[in-house]
Formats: sequence, C-alpha cells, structure tokens
Amino acid sequence: MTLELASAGESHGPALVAIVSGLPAGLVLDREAIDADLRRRQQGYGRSPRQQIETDTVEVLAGLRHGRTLGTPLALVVRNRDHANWTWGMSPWPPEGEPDGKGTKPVTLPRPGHADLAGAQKFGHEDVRDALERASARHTAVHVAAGAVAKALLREIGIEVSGTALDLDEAAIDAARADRDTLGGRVEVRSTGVCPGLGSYARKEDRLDARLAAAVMGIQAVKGVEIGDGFALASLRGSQAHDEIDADRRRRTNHAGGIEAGVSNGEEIVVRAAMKPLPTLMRPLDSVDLATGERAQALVERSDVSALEACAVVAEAAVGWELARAAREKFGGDAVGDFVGAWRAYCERIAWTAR
Ligand code: EPS
Repeated sequence: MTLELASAGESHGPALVAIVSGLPAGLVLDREAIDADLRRRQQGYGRSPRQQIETDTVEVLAGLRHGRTLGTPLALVVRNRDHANWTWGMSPWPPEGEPDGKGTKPVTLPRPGHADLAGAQKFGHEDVRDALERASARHTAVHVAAGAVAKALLREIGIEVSGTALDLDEAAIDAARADRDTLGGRVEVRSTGVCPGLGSYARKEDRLDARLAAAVMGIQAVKGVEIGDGFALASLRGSQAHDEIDADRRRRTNHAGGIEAGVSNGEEIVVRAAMKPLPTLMRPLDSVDLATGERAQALVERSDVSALEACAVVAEAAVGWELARAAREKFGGDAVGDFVGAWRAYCERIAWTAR
C-alpha cells in the first residue's frame, strides 16, 4: 500500500489538478484546513501582484463523501482565476476569434535560471511559453492541497509537520525590489511525533532521507537540501557528530535530524532547503532572442521578488506527503482505523511513545 500523486496544470491554464490514490477510507478531511494552507502559500512578503488575482481554494471532484475519504482516488482541483485574462493565449484547443488578452505573442527571450531555454530545446517548443507554463511554481498550489490531505492522515498517528522561512529579511526584500532584483533564502521543516522505523536501509530508494531530499529538491528554485546538521557534519569528528543513546533509547542530541541509515529514529525530523533567487528579474540578464539568434535581454514580466515564505509552506507539504507515503507503506490498512491500529500495535511492540 502506498500513496501516489499525479498532478497536471499550467500557470495560466484553466486549473491545476491532482489525483491522490492510496488513502485509507474514513479519513475526515477539513475543507477549511486545506484552504488555510492554500492561503498561507499565497501570503508572504515579496509576492507578486498575481497573488491579488488568485484566491486559491480546493474543489474535490471524487473520492470524498460528506467529508470522509472513500478509499478511492481523491480528485483535487485549484482553479486559476487569472485564466480569465488568458483565455485566447492559453486555450487548450485552437483559439477562436482574434487574439485577445495575455499570452498571444510568442515568447522568444529565455530567462537565465528558469526552464525557458532548456525546456524549449528539450521539447522543441518555438514559443518558450510552452515550457515555462508548467515549470512555473504556480502548480505548487495543488501540491499544497495534497500535502494538507497527507498531514490530516499523519495527524491520526500523532505526527505534526511545520515549515518556516529561516532568512526572512523584509528590508532586504524592499532593497531588492528597489534594485529590480530578486532574492532566495533557506527554509526549514520540522516533523514531530514520528515513530522510529519509517523508511528503510534495504534499498537506496527506500531511504527516508533520500526520499525527503528528492521531494524537497523537486520544488521550484530549490538547489540544496540537508537533513539535520547536514553539511556542518562534514567538518566535525565522529565523537561530536553522533547522537548518543540513553537507557530509555532516546538521543541526547539530534545532529542526525531524526534519520539514521535512511530510517527515522524517533527524534524530530529536520529538513532544510536552500532556495535560489527567483529567475525573473525586472532588470533582465543577458540572453539570446531565439527568433533572431541575436544577443538580447531576457524576458521581463510580472514576478515575485521573494517567494521564500511560500517555499516554506510548499516544503512542509512535500515533507508531509513523503512521511505519509512512508507511513502508508509501513502500516497499510484499507480503513483509517486499520492504519491507526497497526501503528499503535507497532509502537507497543517497540515500547515507543512520542515525547
Ligand atoms: C512564476 C511566476 C509568477 C508567480 C508564479 C510563479 O506568475 P505570473 O507569471 O502569473 O506573474 O506569481 O507563482 C504563482 C502564480 C503562484 O501562485 O505561486 C514562475 O515563473 O515560476
């Protein structure tokens, strides 16, 4: 039994969609809790005017009845309100009538740091928009909705996941905006109440640290991930780096960030990620015009100065998703009570209670 997520959607297309399969039946979902995460993702200092257009809320098309999961695929939709301004430019079918609204002219000026050039080369697109629309971080909205569902499942077994932006400097954001520049930063996700034994060392693809790193590295603009003290461990001695074990089987420290040998060890799971500065600059970098082959300046369009606070919410959803997936693999169950019962029996066997 595992959780699976398939998503689709372009930034200015009609909607973002996700299908979540592998949930147990009987899980109570709170629409307001999902929408609250969607709102958190839209907030944060340094966001673009796009966020004043969007008011993200989740629609559920399948898999839920009267607020309880049916144990069947759950279909989630987040509409793009901005699509109203792009109906010709982003029409799924050949558009009818005269070009109107946004996205009617081909984009040929790739932005360094975005998917524009490599995406156009890879897929053979002549209009860079055909690459950038899906590469956009807009689609993280529906992943946050799926993450909120995963967090509801985790709460059933006492796990709480929380993401925060570490380098929030609002004055630096104002200064970057004045300079027509952008910023990145670091985010951290802490997960409490995780029992020992999620993930496995049996195969490298089962390792919880590898899975969390891949989930967080899969977020737009993330260029580095560490677990626990991560990179700092490289310059310590073993006697300083490892977390000694007390008679109650707890650790005195948590340099490992709650994971050893790819397996959760019962301590708080700590994941940190580094986000690069966003690639759409109001003062554009050098590029090439793909239509003429001449040197040119990259595309300038509406963008965020910083999306760090959004990244923290998205990273929280990614970590929550991956922990829920690992928990489904370990505890299984078609009904939520089976899942919780298996978790409880396991915790009794290893005499483990959350601190
Ligand atoms: C993004 C560009 C901007 C961001 C967008 C990600 O969108 P637009 O081109 O419409 O101004 O606002 O993020 C979102 C819309 C969102 O909801 O997070 C990009 O190029 O990645």
